[in-house]
Amino acid sequence: MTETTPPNPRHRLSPLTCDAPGLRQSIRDALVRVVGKDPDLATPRDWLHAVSFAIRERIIERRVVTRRQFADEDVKRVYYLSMEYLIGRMLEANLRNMGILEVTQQALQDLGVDFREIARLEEDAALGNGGLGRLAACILESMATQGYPGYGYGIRYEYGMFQQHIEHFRQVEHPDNWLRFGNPWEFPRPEKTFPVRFYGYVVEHHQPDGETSCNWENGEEVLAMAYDYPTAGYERRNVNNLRLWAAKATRDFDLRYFNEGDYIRAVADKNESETISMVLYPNDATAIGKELRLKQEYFFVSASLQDIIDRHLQLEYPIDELADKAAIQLNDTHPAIAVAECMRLLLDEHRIPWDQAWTITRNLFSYTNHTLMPEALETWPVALMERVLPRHMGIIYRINHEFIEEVRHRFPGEHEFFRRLSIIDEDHGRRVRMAHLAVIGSHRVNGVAALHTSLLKQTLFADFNRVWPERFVNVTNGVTPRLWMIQANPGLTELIESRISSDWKFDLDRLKQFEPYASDDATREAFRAVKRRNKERLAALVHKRTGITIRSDVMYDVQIKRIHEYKRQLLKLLHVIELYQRIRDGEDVLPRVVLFAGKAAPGYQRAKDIIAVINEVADIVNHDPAMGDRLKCVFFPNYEVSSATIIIPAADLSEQISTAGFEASGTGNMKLALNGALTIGTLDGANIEIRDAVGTENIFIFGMTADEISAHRAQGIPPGAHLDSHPRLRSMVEALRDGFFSNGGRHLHAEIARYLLEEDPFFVLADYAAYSDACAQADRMYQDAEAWSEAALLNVARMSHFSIDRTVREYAQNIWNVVPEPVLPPCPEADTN
Ligand code: GPU
Repeated sequence: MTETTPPNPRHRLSPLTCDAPGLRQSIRDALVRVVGKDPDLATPRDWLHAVSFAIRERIIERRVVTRRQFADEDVKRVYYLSMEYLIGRMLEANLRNMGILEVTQQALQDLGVDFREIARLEEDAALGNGGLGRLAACILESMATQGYPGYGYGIRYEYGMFQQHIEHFRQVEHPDNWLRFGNPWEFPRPEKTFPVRFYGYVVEHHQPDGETSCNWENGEEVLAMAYDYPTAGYERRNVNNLRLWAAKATRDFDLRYFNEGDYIRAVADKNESETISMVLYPNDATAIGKELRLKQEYFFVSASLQDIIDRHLQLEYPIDELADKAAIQLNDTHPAIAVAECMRLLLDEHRIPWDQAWTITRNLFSYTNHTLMPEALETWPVALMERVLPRHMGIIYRINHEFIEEVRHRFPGEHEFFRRLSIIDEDHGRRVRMAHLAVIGSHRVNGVAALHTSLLKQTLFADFNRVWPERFVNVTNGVTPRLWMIQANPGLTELIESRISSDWKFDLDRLKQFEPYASDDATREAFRAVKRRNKERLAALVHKRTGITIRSDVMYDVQIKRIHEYKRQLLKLLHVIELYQRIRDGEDVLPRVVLFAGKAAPGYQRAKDIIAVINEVADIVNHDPAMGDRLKCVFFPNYEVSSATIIIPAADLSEQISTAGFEASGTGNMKLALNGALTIGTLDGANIEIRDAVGTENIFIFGMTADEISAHRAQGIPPGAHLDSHPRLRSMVEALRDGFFSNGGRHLHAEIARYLLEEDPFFVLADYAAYSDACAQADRMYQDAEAWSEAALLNVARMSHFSIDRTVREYAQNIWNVVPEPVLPPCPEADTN
């Protein structure tokens, strides 16, 4: 795992010291020379920037060395293409992974600066919506940690995920101007630009050899300019690169100032071309369908592929060996246009014949699917695609033609089958199905949990599974223990460390050694003390953000994720209403804090209404003296990576209650269990694998299975019928309907009640009785502190399967065919000469 000295002098670090005095000097120097502040006048943010600039020098040096190592060693590279990276704050993560967190804290302390105080001033890099974007960030970190030559590609959005404020109980979106104070972690590469074309037309040239070649001419060009974000591996010297593209106007715009004489107009046009990378679309698991979104997708894909091919050629590899030297992963269909763009570059720019180009392309790409939900499946109107990307439309037609010919040969006469397989959907006004393009253009397609992959093969891709069964594989998601355990939960990390050797930090399989301590009284007690401190930390933050005071000696029951009907925040809210009514009825109820957090897509009215209803119910509950501190309901605003690291370690009960068959995997479920929360959940996504790992006695599973949901749907039972056998549920829904909890928004509550009674597309009422029983079961177990702690510790010890490192190794072995490079120790001091 480690060699003590770098084998090659080209891979040595320069003598930038990483001891406390050296760092102190660097930080002071950066404050004066880079930030430009007199230490006497420096604000906490100035210090944040100073320390970040001091570390920036050290991280980029390691990046330079890592790049050299890869270049010298003839490696196969992995390229991860994703529209989203939900990274969070970078300072602490970089310091920890570089192995210099403590020494930097010491250096700051010597300067009279409190690390915690300045670290929380850093804005989250929230260039993603939810699970899909966070997965991309975890995968990059793991590739760096394990020594894979991995590169991330994406968009440098000027505005990331909106900031959620709660005003009069409702979500209000504020723009996320995360670059406002500058960003010390990015390296702008103004020389690294690629032109990206839109619109125009295709001109065919007939070559003397009888072939036709195509030229895509005219149209508009924008430049994609690279910004690099070094990503450090944990306790390794390796630093990989995330390259994000920003749109810049081309020089043509400068010329237009002169030619058109309309200077103001020309500058306005220039601005418009730069809007491509302006803002992240805040939609989770829904296709967007806007021209600007298509342009964003093509913009970053084209720049990334040009860059990938450039690097390949610069390393002096022949173009026809592209797929031997690179693997490209498509994170959902958002970058699926890459299949057509790769063909275009190989055909038109590199003059490779079609068949050879197609073989390369297919071997190069693989595609991860993250949902089965029809509204998330991207399709573009043929007319739009023809206008924006005329050359690609032509290429897609030919890919489709050759594919259909191939299946026609293998499955003669099955016309309906061909129609269903076609990239072009002819039934909804001619649309390009991006998932079909991705499947046809990839050598592997994966789902993100066992159930999800099996449903993919049975439903969405059943036809393709008939054509190419070997193409579909499962790679269950994972999470990085560096952020989600070591950083988020120092107390638990220390407890584990005091019991077992620390190699679990590199290899989560070793966490199994912690298992016997679940039955050790002292360990259980220490675990409860850690939880308690984590709850106090969260309670302080809740108070600061909401003004609500919560106890730290009660069960913390959390549902933290995007707000979506299928995730069923309403199911949890009904349970809050049940507890409320029971306490009012004088019943003895286990005290608890119920905490919700999550954003709703700004255009998703139902989700926004759910937030409002949660807040209004919470307001009544929290102010009713009859509750006597036994029930508090909190909607924690602006859920983001940095708040997740505070909420997750404090949780006792993890709500994973989606309608079975709808949550592809979930990753919050893994983070919470790793931090010793017990899951209450349906047999959906990765919950099934979590149950298999932790044992059925250490998880609360309830509700209909995916198959039972399908059968239930077929029966067509009116949702309101579920009230007949459940008088309590009736009184709860009626309280909602009658506006008992409403604060002016009576209509809203009545509408939510009506929706449940008449529509309930995600079977909240049908699953309620089972859910309520499971909650009661959890409550009973919680009252036995020893039993609960044992189960919680077993959850922690049995989470090794859900390390992102295992996930990445499966991608590497089964999909990318790459091996990790040897990794060097972090080398706190410069290599000796
Ligand atoms: N997911 Br599609 C997103 O976060 N955003 C999306 O646009 C789509 C899927 C999620 C899935 O909902 C979740 O179940 C999964 O764990 C996650 O992707 C990562 O695979």
